[in-house]
Amino acid sequence: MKKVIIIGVTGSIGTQALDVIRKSEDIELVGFSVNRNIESLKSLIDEFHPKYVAITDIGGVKKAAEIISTYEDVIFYTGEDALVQLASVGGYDMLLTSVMGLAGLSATLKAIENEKDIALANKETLVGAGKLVMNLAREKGVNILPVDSEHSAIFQCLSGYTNKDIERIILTASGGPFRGRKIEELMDVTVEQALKHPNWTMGKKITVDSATLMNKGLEVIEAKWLFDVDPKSIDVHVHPESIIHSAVEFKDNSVIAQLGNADMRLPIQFALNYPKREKAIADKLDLFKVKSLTFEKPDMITFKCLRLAYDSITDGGLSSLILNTADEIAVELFLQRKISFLEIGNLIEASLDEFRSNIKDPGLEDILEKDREIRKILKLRYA
Ligand code: MN3
Repeated sequence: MKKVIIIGVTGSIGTQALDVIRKSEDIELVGFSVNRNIESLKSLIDEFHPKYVAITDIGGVKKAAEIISTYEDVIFYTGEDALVQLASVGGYDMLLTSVMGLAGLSATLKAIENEKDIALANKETLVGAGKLVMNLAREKGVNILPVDSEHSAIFQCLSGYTNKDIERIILTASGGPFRGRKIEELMDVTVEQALKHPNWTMGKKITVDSATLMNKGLEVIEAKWLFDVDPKSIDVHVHPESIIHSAVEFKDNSVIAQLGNADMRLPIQFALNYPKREKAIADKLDLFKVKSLTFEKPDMITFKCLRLAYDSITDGGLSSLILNTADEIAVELFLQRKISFLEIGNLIEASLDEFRSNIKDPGLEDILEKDREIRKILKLRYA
C-alpha cells in the first residue's frame, strides 16, 4: 500500500484525487488538510479513516470543535503550523500538495526534508521557490511528480531520458476563452466571460489565469525548474483542442508527445501511482472523433502576462515570486470587479518594478517576507 497525505483535500485537485484513491486498491489516505471548508470533514473522516487531519483556518477549527472531540483516534493539528505538523508525521510515502498559494510551501519543504515524495499540484511552490525546492529534492533524492497536465506529459515523454537529451519542450496551451482576440477586443470583457474556459473545469483563479495566459507563464517557470532547462528552449504552442498535453523534442529532432482527453484525474492518477500505471479512470481518447489537431503561436503582445513570466525567469532572484503574488492579487481584484481584465497584466508589470529585490538566492524567509510585503502594500492601495 502506498500511504498518501493530501494537503488541500477539498479543492478541485484534492476532490479529484479522492476519486482516484477511491478507485485504487493500492493507495491509502493516511492524512489530509482542510482550510475553512469543513462541511465535508465528517464524511471524509468516516470514509477514509485518516490517522491525521489538519485544519488551518481558525474559523474552521471552531466550526469543527464537535468533530475534533468525537474522533478520538484521529490526531488533529490546528492553526498556522498545522500543515507543517501534518507533513512532519511518519508513516507515509507521498505528499500531494494542492493547497492554494504559498500556504503549502513550508509543509512541502518539510516533507522533502523527511524524504517523502511530492505530488505537486501547486504551482506557487516552484514559481516562488523553484531553486530552493529542487535543490533540496535533489539532495534528499526525492521525486517531485508533477500533477499539472502539461508537466505530467513532459515527465512521461522524458521517461528513460535525461534533460541533456532535450532540444526543446513544446508546452501546449488551450489559449483560453479569449484566444485570437486583440487588445481592443479585451477592454471590457467581463468576469463571467473570463470564467468560461473552453476545455477544463478548474478553480476561479486558475481559470482567469488561463484567460490572461498567466497560467501558461507560471507553467513555463515550473517547467524550467522541474526539468532544469533553459527557458529559451520552452516553446509555448497554443493548441485549442487540448489533446496533446505537451511534448518533448529531443536532440535528434524526434518528438514524443503525450495525448489524452482533458481530464485532470489522469495526471493525478499517474503521479499517485508512479512508477506503476493503473487501470483507467479517464475515458479513452478517440482520435477519429478528435479528427484534427491545430497549433498557433501565442500572442505575447496582447497577452503580456506570458511575456512577463519569461522575463521574470531571466531576472531571477525573487522576480517570479513577485510576478506570482502580484498576479494573485490582480486576479482577486478583477474577480471583485475593482480592476479590468487588461489591468491584470499592467498591475503585474508595475509590481515587478516596484517590488524588485537584489536578493539572488532567496531562502524560505526571504520568499515569505516578500510575499507578505507585496500583499500588504497592494491590498492597502486597492482597499
Ligand atoms: Mn496546466
